[in-house]
Amino acid sequence: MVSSEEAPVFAVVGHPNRGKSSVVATLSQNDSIAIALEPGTTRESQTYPLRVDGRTLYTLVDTPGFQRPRRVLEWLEAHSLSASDRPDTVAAFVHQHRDNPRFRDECELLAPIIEGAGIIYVVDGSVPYTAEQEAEMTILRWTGQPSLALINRIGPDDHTASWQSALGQFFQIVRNFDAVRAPFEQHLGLLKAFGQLRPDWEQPLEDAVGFLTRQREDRQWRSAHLIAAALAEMMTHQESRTLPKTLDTAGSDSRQALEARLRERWYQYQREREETLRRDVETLYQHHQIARQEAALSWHHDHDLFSEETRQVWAVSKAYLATAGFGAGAVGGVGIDALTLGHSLGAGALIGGLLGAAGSYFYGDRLAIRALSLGSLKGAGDLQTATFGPVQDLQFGYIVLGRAVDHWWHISQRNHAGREPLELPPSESHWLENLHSETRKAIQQALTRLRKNRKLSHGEQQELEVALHSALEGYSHWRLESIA
Ligand SMILES: Nc1nc2c(ncn2[C@@H]2O[C@H](COP(=O)(O)OP(=O)(O)OP(=O)(O)O)[C@@H](O)[C@H]2O)c(=O)[nH]1
Ligand SMILES: [Mg+2]
Repeated sequence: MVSSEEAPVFAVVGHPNRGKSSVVATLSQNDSIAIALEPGTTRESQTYPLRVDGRTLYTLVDTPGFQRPRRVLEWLEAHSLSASDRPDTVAAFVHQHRDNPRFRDECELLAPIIEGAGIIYVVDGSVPYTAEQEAEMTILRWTGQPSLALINRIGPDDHTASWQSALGQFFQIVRNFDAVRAPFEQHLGLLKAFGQLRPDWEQPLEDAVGFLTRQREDRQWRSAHLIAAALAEMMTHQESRTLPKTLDTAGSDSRQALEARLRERWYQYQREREETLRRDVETLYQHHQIARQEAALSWHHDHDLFSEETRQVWAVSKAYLATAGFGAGAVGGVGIDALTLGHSLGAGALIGGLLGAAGSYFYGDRLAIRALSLGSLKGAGDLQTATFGPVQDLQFGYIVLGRAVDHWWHISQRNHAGREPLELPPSESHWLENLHSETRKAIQQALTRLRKNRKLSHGEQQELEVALHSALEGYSHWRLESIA
C-alpha cells in the first residue's frame, strides 16, 4: 500500500487563464473545480488527490498564474552565485516574500514545487508564443524539478509549432493536451511520460495507469448493471391502487378517471426511473454537476401514442427487426442469421411475410400498455385492486436502451474540465445493427422475457449485463468510427 505521502505530486502552473484548472479538473476527475473565462479565477493553491479504492494515485496542485515573473527572475539572478544554488535561491525567494502581496501569486505557485512537486506547465497553443513567457520558464527551470509542458489549445488558431520549439528548450517533455477533449488514452500517456522523468515515480505512475484502466473497465460493467436493472424495472412496472369495493368503478366515467390517474403515475414513474439511471451513471463517472439537455420520455397525451418521432429515431427500423431483433424473439435461435442471409440475398418475401405476421404488433401506432384491470384483493372482501401496466411493447425497451447507451457514451467520454451542458439529440442511425449477432440475440431475449412480465433469473440478469457490456463497447466503436 502506497501512502499519499509517497504518491507523486504535480503542480500545474502557467500564465493566468491558460487552462491550468481545466487540466487539474480532467486529470483529477473532479468537476467541482472553478474554471472560468476571467483570468485570476484561481487565487490560492489547492491540492486535488486522485483516489481509487481509497488509495491516492497522485495529487495535482491547482495554482494561480504568474503575475510578475520578470521581477522574480531579477531577484533570483541578483541572489544566485552559481547554477548549483538555483533551487535554494528559488526557495529563499519564497521564504522571504511570503507576506509580500506583490508576489503573493508567485509564492503560492512556487511553494508546492520547492516542496518537491513535479511541474506541469500549461500554455495556450491558440495564441502566439511571446518572449514574455521566458521569465516564467526560466524560473521553473531554476527549481530543478522534473517538468513537462502541455500545449492546451483554447481558441481556434494554431500556434503549436512556435510553442513547441520554445518549450522544447525548457522542458523535458512537451505534449499537446486538450483538457476538454483529450481522450482517456492521452491521460494515461501523460502519466507514463511523467514516470520517465523521475525514477522513483515510475512504479507509482505505472500502478496509477493500471488502476485507472481497471477503474474504467469496472465502470463500464457497473453501467451495464445499472442499465439492465433500469430496463427490467421500467419494462415490468405496474401502477396499482387499492380501493374500497363500494367505490363504484363500474361507471365508465369513473373508470376512465381512475385509468387516467394510474396512467399518469405510470408515465411519471418511467420518467423518474430514467432520470435516476442518468444520475447513477453520472455519479459512477464522478460527474456531479452536469446540466443535461434531453427530451424526456414522452407520450402523446390523449391516447397512448408513444412519440412516433422518438420511436423512429431510437427504436428499431424495420430493417433492424428483420436482421436482428425480430429473429431471436419470433423465429428462435437460427432466426437472426437466416434472416440476415435472406435479406442480403434479397429474399424480400421471407422477411415481408414474417414482418407481416407480427407487423401490426411491432409497428402499430400505439405503445401498448396493459390497460386498467380490476381484481379483488385476497383475504379482504371489501377491497379491490386496480392495476395499470406493464408495457406490452418490446420497442419501449429498445427506446429506453438506446437513450441509456447514448447517455453512457457521452458520460464515459466526458472530461471533468467540460462545463458545457450535455446535449443528447436523438440519433438517426440504427446502431443496434452494428452489434454482434449474439449480443443482439441476448438483448432481444431478455427484452422478450421482460415484456412477458417475467422476472429475470439471476443467470438471465447476468446474461443481459454481459450483452449490455458488449453493446456499450459496440456503441463506442460505432460512434468513434462515425466521427472519424
Ligand atoms: N475549448 C477549450 N477551452 C478551454 C480548454 N482549457 C481551458 N479552456 C477555457 O479557458 C478558460 C480558462 O480556463 P481555466 O482552466 O479556468 O484557466 P486557468 O489557467 O486555471 O485560469 P486562472 O485560474 O484564472 O489563472 C475557461 O473559459 C476554459 O473553459 C480547452 O482545452 N479547450
Ligand atoms: Mg485556475
